[in-house]
Amino acid sequence: MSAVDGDGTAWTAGQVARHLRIAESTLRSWHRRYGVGPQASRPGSYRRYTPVDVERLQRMRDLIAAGMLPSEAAYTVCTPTGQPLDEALDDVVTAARSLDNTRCLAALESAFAARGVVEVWERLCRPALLAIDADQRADPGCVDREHVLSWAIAAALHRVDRPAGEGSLVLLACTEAEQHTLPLEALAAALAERRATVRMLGAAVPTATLVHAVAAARPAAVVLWAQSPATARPEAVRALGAFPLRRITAGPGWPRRRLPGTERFTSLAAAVTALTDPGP
Ligand code: B12
Repeated sequence: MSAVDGDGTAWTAGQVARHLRIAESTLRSWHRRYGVGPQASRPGSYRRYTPVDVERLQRMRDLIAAGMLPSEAAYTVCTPTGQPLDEALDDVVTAARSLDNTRCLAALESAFAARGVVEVWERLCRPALLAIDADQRADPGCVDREHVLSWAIAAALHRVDRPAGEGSLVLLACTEAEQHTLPLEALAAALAERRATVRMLGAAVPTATLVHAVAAARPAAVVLWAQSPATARPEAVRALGAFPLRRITAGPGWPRRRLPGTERFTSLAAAVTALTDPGP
């Protein structure tokens, strides 16, 4: 079924609901609450969905399935989209392969501005990093591409609009010896985008330095990133035990079983939700 029927009219809510495999009542509630749906009802075409409406609803459904709140997903799909992300992905990977920082940064910066951090991290940054990682595994010399891409992603994330923060502080740090900062950079930008108050300590933070920063800044939550088991530092988590805060481990380096008294984040969307949810 195409998004527009053979006679040129757009779809009814029932047709869209069946196509997207969601309840018609959900579709109507998204329209009522968030304004995502048919924009103008022409006489005789009450609540008809155009192909653009259907594409937007499909993205909204996918973002919610990936862990976004419906309100955030609605906000994301209603903001101007700019260059399609699959095209931007091609651009970014090609630019990284030619060691072209400037082009890489320009494509990433406009994607973040148009789509927000969570969607661009998931659909552009992660696939680009994995593509360049594959190049590097095939030819270790290609690690230069990884450096170019990493620099551009970090620079673009630093340029994401950061309105003044509200509420309690979240502190982000990589464990001692950990140089993989990008997922935490993405988390910092995504939280800031949502007006959370966030501070980033960056790469390779010695445990004593972390404890000093926590004593000085008194955050409500600390997120510690470890990319590999070699850099996971359970002792850093234990060293924060004396402070009244949420201790959160994130990254594939931590053991599967949660350390006592800690939380564990496994995706950017889940981390953003857990740190910004106002609770009951
Ligand atoms: C970019 C990169 C670098 C950059 C980092 C730049 C920076 N500022 O971050 C540089 C070039 C510095 C680098 C250095 C090294 N790297 Co490196 N690097 C990578 C690469 C390509 C991407 C890392 C990344 O950001 N991943 C995030 C996303 C892209 O990964 P993902 O699998 O989709 O994400 C998973 C989770 O992280 C989670 N997730 C994703 N995003 C988020 C966000 C949040 C907030 C949360 C909670 C979860 C979450 O969901 C996914 C499912 O589990 C990876 C390849 C890879 N597959 O990750 C190698 C990789 C991590 N590096 C690796 C290695 C070996 C190194 C070096 C030791 C190389 C060397 N010999 O010097 C050094 C280590 C330095 C150190 N001591 O830390 C190995 C690690 C192997 C291991 N498990 O031990 C990898 C896996 C490459 C490989 N194929 O072997 N690296």
